[in-house]
Amino acid sequence: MAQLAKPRGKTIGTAYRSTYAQNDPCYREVALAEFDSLTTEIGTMMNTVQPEPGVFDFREADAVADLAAQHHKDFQIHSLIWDPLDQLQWEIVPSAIRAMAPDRRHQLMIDSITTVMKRYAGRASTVTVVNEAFDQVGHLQPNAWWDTTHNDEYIFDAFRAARLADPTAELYYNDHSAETNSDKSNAIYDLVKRLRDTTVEVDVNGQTVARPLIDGMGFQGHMLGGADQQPNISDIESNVQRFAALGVDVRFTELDVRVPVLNGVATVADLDRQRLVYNMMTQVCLNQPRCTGLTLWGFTDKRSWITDYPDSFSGYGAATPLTDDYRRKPAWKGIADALR
Ligand code: 9MR
Repeated sequence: MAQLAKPRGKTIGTAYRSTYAQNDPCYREVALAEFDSLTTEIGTMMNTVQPEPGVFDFREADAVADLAAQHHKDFQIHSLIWDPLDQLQWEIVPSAIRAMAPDRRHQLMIDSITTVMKRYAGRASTVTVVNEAFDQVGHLQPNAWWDTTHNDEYIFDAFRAARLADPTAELYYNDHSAETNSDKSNAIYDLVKRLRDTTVEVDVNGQTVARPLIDGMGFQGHMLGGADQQPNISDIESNVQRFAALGVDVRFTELDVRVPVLNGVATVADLDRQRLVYNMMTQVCLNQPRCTGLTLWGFTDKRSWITDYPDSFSGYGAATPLTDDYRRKPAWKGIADALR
């Protein structure tokens, strides 16, 4: 897959979890053979990288960074500042951090970003600094990070800290259900525009330069592929284009396409519809000069958050382009056909 993407000027990557490879060498081999970019699936989420205030655990993030370096792959960091209020049971923000006074929690946010960015400076090409700050109608989520400023100032503070800690990494805002024009994507557009218009002075090779706070917009791309669920591609294209016109890069950062399943099995017709969605999303990226590429949120149905959390997606599954036993589904051909 990577070999096809390269001549088109795009990278094709995948989320990666080192633990998935422990008893399954195939997971690692396929990731390395087919993708040219690896993203920490959980390694840089706060509950993994800082399970207690001030206590860092880099084992998982290091494992992904080291694997990427050994194999000359692009390495991307995901979701530094995230507090999904609809999935509080995941405890992405550890309870001891949630319990801190807001001003101390704000300082912890800055320190956490600084520590992670400095550790991977020169190694991480791209970092999604803030993830999912908005709800479905475009209001700021009243999460543990918002609670430190009660407005979007915390987002500016997070990007400023990231830029100062590593002036070379590409900094992204990332969100789901923002692919099309909507109240939500309007609100994100407004934020990205203001982040782009705000600069911070950083030191690059001994020179002080003013850099905008943001470089890119990540559209997660958790798509549906069943009958009557095909995405409105022209809507996606025009929405992505308006972000690109701000002068930022864009990327599909968590692409997967879930389809109806019965006991885990999708119909032939739905697998073909899924192929089309993967094909179209790849095409959108190819047609957009500012799209850097695609990151699949998992590449095998054996190892995907859609498979792991069946209750969240009752009746849906089989969202990746490879089967449980790593055989290519029509979806794989959908991506490859677009890249050829
Ligand atoms: O794919 C990730 C899954 O393995 C984790 O258990 C979960 C919670 O840590 O996070 C998943 O990834 C999320 C991503 O970081 C942000 N967008 C939504 C993804 C699915 O929840």
